[in-house]
Amino acid sequence: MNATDSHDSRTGRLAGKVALITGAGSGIGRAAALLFAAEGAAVGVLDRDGAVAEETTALVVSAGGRALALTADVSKSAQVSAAADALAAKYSCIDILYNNAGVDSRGSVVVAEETDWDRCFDVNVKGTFLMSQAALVHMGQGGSIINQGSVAALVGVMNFAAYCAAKGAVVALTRSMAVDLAGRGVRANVICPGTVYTPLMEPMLRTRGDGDLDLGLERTLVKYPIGRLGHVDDIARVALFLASDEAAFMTGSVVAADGGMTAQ
Ligand code: 1HS
Repeated sequence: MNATDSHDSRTGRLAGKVALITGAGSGIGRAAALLFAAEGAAVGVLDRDGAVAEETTALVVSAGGRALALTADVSKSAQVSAAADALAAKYSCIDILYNNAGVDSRGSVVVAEETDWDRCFDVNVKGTFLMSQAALVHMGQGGSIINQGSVAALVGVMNFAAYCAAKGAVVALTRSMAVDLAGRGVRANVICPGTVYTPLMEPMLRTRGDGDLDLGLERTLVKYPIGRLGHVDDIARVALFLASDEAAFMTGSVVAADGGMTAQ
C-alpha cells in the first residue's frame, strides 16, 4: 500500500489542506494529527517538546501521511511565528489551526498561586491568541480555527479556578474571532471536552481522591452520565468535523464533547 492508498490526499475529508496542531506531541493533539493526516491533510505537529513532536511526526509518516515537526512554546510570539512560517514555507499555506495545547492549574480562588494563574493564562489564552495571529498570516481567504475549551468554561470545577477562568476566556476569544474573521471566510469554533483520561489528568484525579487515584476516578465518573471519561479520539473526531467543510455553516459555536457532563 502506498501513501495515497492509506492517506488519501485527493478524496479525504481534509484533502489538499494544511493543518497546524499545537500540543500534538501527545494526547488529543497526537490523535488529531494522525486523524487529520489520514483524511488527507499535511500536518504541522507542534509541541513545546521537540522530541515528542518528532515522535508524532514519525507515526504520521509511517502510516503514509505528511507531517512536519515543529517546536515552539505557544506563549512566545517569536517561536509561534517561526513555526507557522516554517509550515507555510513547506506546504504553501495554512488552512486549519487546532489550538489544542494547554495546561491545567491547581487550587480554588482562595489558594491558587499567582504564578499558576499566569502560566495558565499564558499558555491557554495568550497561546491561542498568538498562534492564531501567526497562522492567520498564512491562511488567506478561508480556513478553520478550532480552539480547545473545556467543560470548565461552562460550569465551575472545584479547585480549578485559574483553569476555569482561562478556558472561559478561550470561549470568549473564539466568539470574537468568529465575528472578526467571518468576512474573510475563516471559521472559529471551540470544543469543550470533558475529562479525557490521560496521564496528565492523574494529578487532578489523585487530588480529588484524597491521594487515591481510583477513588478520584470514581468521584469523577459520577459527573458523567454516559458512564465513562473521554478518549482522545472522541475529541479528535469533533475537531476533524469542525476542521472540515462539513461544518461550513458553523462559526462561533461552543461544542461540548463531554458525555453529558454539562447537560445535568
Ligand atoms: C481538564 C479538562 O478540561 C476537564 S476539567 C474537569 C472536569 S471534571 O472531570 O472534573 O468533571
